Amino acid sequence: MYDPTPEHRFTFGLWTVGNVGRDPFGLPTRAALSPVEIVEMLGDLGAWGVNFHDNDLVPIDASWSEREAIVRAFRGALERTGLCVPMATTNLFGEPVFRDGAFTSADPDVRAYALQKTMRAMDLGADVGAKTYVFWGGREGAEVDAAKSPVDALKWMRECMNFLCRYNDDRGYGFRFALEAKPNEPRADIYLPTTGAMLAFIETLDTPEMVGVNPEVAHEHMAGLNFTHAIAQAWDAGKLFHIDLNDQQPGRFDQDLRFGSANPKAAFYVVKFLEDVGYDGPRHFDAHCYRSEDAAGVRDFAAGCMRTYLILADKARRFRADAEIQALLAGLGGDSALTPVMAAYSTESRDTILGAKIDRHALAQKQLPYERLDQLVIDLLLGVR
Ligand code: DIG
Ligand code: MN
Ligand code: MN
Repeated sequence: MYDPTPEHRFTFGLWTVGNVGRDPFGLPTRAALSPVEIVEMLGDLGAWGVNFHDNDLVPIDASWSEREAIVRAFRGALERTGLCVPMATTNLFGEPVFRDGAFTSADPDVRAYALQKTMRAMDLGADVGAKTYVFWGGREGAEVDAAKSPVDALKWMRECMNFLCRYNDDRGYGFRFALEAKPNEPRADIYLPTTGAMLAFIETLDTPEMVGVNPEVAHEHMAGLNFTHAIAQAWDAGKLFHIDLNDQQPGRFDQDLRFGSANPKAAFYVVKFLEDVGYDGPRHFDAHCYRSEDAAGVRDFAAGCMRTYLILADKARRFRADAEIQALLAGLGGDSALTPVMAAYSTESRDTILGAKIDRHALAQKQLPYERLDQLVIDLLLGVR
């Protein structure tokens, strides 16, 4: 019941199960895996797809013939395993040239190089069938706000995104662009730090319909926000184009933990939301295993992400079928003759609301049994109902 199959649409980036355990204070603890080895592992574990940054697959200085050989081997592994490539993205954060931003660099030649690198990466993603293109601006930020106007940064970001939307159309790739927010790290402050900020920015673009968001659990949690509320707003706006599932303890660096491993109750609400609304996109785990893990631990990590999602999806089914929970929910909110009146303004609805006799004291006495409801959720999650 909790064994993943491709129907569940679980995906991993090459960089996730391929993470070699390097961190700012330590050297790699694991051998690197080739893209082919990663695809074969993910196929064996029941994943649906694999994603990549351009240079996860093709080294930045590879020749065209080397690129072709790598893509051919990668395609072969995809064919053998049946995995697909739902999403691709560009590494605009690793190379020193991007140390002060890519699309928001004050140096126009850096911005032009970021556009060039992204167009080539879009070509590569389209080559292997990706339909979502993610933009995470890890270096788009500042340590010293005296150096750059944040308004200029937004203008440069908008210019680059508009240019790439036109490139998408020009090539007929049909990508849906998904912008990923993060509040900080590796920059002291990253521009457009939350999913909400991204949703507002999208509306300033020339073709906003082409652009949505890729919210990540850890990143909203780093900002102290409720991830389910963030994806609900994205969903409500028709902009939840992709999602990065992982976990994160409060007040720490971006831990990219195994899904549900830090806060299973918050993870339950994420899964419940996605299942309740019928989200049919990839369930992408942008996460990696602990630095202490060996090759077997990498498999445990990937299997654990998917297993926890499936367990929580089962809990969401039990929540919907639980008579006591549903009876309690039915008692909340309630009906009022004023419901339809508020739905549309008119001089009649105006006067009805203004003239309504509303007893605020009686309303303040209505029961809100949230302690009981939360305990039922805890019972459900702890397996005692
Ligand atoms: C970091 O959370 C970013 C990068 O890993 C990648 O660009 C994006 C896609 O999941 N997430
Ligand atoms: Mn992250
Ligand atoms: Mn991510």
